[in-house]
Amino acid sequence: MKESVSDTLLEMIEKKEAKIAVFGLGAIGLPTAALFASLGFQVTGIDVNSKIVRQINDGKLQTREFGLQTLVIEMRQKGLLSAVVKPSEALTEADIVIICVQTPLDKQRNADLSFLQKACEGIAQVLKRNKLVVIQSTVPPKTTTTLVIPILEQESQLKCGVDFWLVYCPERMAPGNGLCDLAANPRLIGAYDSKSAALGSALFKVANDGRLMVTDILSAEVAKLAENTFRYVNIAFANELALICRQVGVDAQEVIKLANTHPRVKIHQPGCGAGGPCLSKDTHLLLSSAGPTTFGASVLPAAIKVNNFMPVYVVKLASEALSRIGKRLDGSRVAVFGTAYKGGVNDSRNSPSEGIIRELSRKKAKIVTFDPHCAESFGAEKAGTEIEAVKGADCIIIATDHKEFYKLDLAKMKRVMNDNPIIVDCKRIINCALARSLGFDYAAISLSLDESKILLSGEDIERSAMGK
Ligand code: SAJ
Repeated sequence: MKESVSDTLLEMIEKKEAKIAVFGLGAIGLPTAALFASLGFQVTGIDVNSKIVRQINDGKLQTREFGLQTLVIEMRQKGLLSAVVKPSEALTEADIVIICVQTPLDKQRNADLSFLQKACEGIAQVLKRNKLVVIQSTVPPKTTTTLVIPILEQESQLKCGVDFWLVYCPERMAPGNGLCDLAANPRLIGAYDSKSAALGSALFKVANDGRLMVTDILSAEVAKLAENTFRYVNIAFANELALICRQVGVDAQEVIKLANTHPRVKIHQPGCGAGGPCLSKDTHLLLSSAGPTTFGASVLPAAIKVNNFMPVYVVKLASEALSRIGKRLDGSRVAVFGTAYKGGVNDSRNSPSEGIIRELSRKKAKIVTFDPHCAESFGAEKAGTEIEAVKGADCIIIATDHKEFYKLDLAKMKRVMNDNPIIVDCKRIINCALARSLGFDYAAISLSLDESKILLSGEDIERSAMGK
């Protein structure tokens, strides 16, 4: 019986003879391109940013992704990976096109799908029969069937499921760990039809040791948003729990540690908010994907409110500590440690530090920022070292859990700060007892108001009970 075109493509995937084009070489696209090249596929990356394309081709990539720079150089040397700005040639030759373009929110907080639209238009112009289109970008529900497929079909005069196949496979990559996550995490294969499912599964089976869950496109689109919304709401719960514990008089970190010993409980960590390019955006996309929920109430707006309140709460803690020494934020010098949205990244998108700095400047504080990873200062003065940042400062707010902040020399910093220095620790990075023994007024979101209990955590009590 004559092989169907999809059987040919399936064989080419299984033999790694299929040529792959990856559209978008950012945090998702470049690890994706490098990983498939490392498996033996011929991969061409496409990006409108000629600087990134040049860095990749010249082996001078600037990246924090673990192992990526080495792998890109190696794949370039093996001739398995190249990058271009103009998509047409790469797309014409490719058997598989993987779309990894950004889908940020616009000023009206709607998904900006212009990058996705442009990518689809570019692909459609050269789309031929017997190709697989893979979408890895996070999209609002129904985008694949109401925007992507119509563009691909209209511009190419081809039919999805007949002439080409399509799957929606959202990423689950933590920044910095992209290659490992791509190769190990379970993946959703949202398939247009059974042939698309077979082709998409074959492709990711080659690349991924994790489980592949085949489903329909819409379920995969909503599941991706649900995953990140779950984390966002869980972070909001952790933040509200911290505020409750503070009032009740217990250490929230201790409570969370205890509660998480339940085999089916996983409470996240309190902090100064939920930043980054994904969690708040995906929560918003999920919330706006349906009309008002039938019963009128909704957890999601409340979670957004809690997480957005946290930067204000952090500044309130600083203000309370300053008032304990007869000072006000107005005129006090506050050093904000960390402008990246989380530890170990240089990305400041939706960073809670921006909210903290905005609130501090509203209260007329003098602000200086210090971040060893991120150049952003949100308009505030920027220090090059922690000592420079705290010179003449009244208060330090530790907003980001960079690993460097676990090793701050508090004694040295205290010597250059004003009398009665304050630390507001958003992520419980600093040892409370040590800070206080050095003369700092130490405050933290998850610290109880009844601080006498704080110094004796569960472990301290156990240790003291055993006379250690
Ligand atoms: N945060 C808390 N408490 C927690 C965990 C996080 O306050 O217990 C805060 C962080 O400080 C940060 C924010 O939440 O401000 C988000 O951090 P995150 O690690 O939860 O998530 P992201 O934004 O780094 O999610 C990334 C996304 N992928 C990329 O940006 C490439 C997302 O799509 C992935 O699903 C996610 O990693 C992942 O899979 O880990």
